[in-house]
Amino acid sequence: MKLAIVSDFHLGYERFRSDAFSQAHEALTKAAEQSDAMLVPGDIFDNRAPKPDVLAEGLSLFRELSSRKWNAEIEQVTGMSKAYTNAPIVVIPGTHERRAVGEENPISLLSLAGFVVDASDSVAIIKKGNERVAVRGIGGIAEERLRDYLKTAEFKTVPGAFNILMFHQSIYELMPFSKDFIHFDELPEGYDLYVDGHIHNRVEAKVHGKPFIIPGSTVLTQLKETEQESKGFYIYDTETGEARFQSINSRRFVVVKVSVEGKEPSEITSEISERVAKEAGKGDMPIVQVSLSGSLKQGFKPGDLSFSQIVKDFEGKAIVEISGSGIEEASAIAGAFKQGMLEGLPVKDYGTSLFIEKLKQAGYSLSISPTALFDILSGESKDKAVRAALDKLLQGD
Ligand SMILES: [Mn+2]
Repeated sequence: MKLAIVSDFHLGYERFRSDAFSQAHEALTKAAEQSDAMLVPGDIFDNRAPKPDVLAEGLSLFRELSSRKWNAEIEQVTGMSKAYTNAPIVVIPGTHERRAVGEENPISLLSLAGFVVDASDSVAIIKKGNERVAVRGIGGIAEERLRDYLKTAEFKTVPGAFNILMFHQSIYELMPFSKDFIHFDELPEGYDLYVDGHIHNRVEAKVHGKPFIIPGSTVLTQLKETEQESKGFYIYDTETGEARFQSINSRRFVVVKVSVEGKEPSEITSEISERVAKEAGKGDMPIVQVSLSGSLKQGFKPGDLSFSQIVKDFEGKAIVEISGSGIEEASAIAGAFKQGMLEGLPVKDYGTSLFIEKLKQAGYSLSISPTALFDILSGESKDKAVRAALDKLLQGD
């Protein structure tokens, strides 16, 4: 059976709303033409409660898709979900669509409308002639709950079928940022193919010796360096084991790195303009992200740089984003590395000392100690941290 694997459309994503819709449409249409059945591992919508017009985008895409003549059909669904269609379009909700247990999310609405089969906590069996593909879905859940879920839930493969585990989670080997992220070898064994969403660039790997595929998103949202490759989807052939990636016409995204080391603001702005012009001349309105690093020429500070004119100059030719966040701090840390200052010093201590140094320069004179302030600010979410810091400061005065 030929399976299309296409994911993370983020319909309703505000910044590139029409990209999200048109690129999803292209991916779904092309993928359907080349496959017997379709798998969508989450984040069809950008939001757990999409506005009616965004919901309508999703409904129209999947209405068109489910009314096609498919070579395969849904034979059976067991578990928490029910099948309201025979169309072999098997989906799960992602993190963006997750709601409390028992509440309807936009994916369950698509399922109720009879356009897709929601495989969360269920096994959907797709049949084509004598061939069967069984998809065990895990709807996107909080990363810290996944290990418990894997321990308590049932993972029985279907004998005689090609078994797939489909989920929407971070994987530690791909994103080593949190201990909550599971490792490849913690995934249940026994499946013939592992399909994951969530990560927006495409990945091919191996889990328990079997193929693992992330198709990546069909639209740019995170604007990470790894998202510069073209967007698209996979066609996986269960007979040959071949996984083929196919590109769609997605908006181009380029990261341009400019060093400001020892340069004056005027030199920097003309260098940026030159580099952006190279990308903007191709008529496809790319997103060009300029990332600056290094330390400025003596006597200049980041506040001396102004980029609004550059952004304006390229209006209609490129969407230009300029980040100067790498300017001073990056060079301070790089300098510290060079001098061996960070050797044996935990990064947090280094961060604290940098913070205290900056506060001193700014003439900080409040009663709460800089170290305590650092701990509060580096603690929880941004809003909570700021509130906690303000509370503490106002109390102290
Ligand atoms: Mn996503």
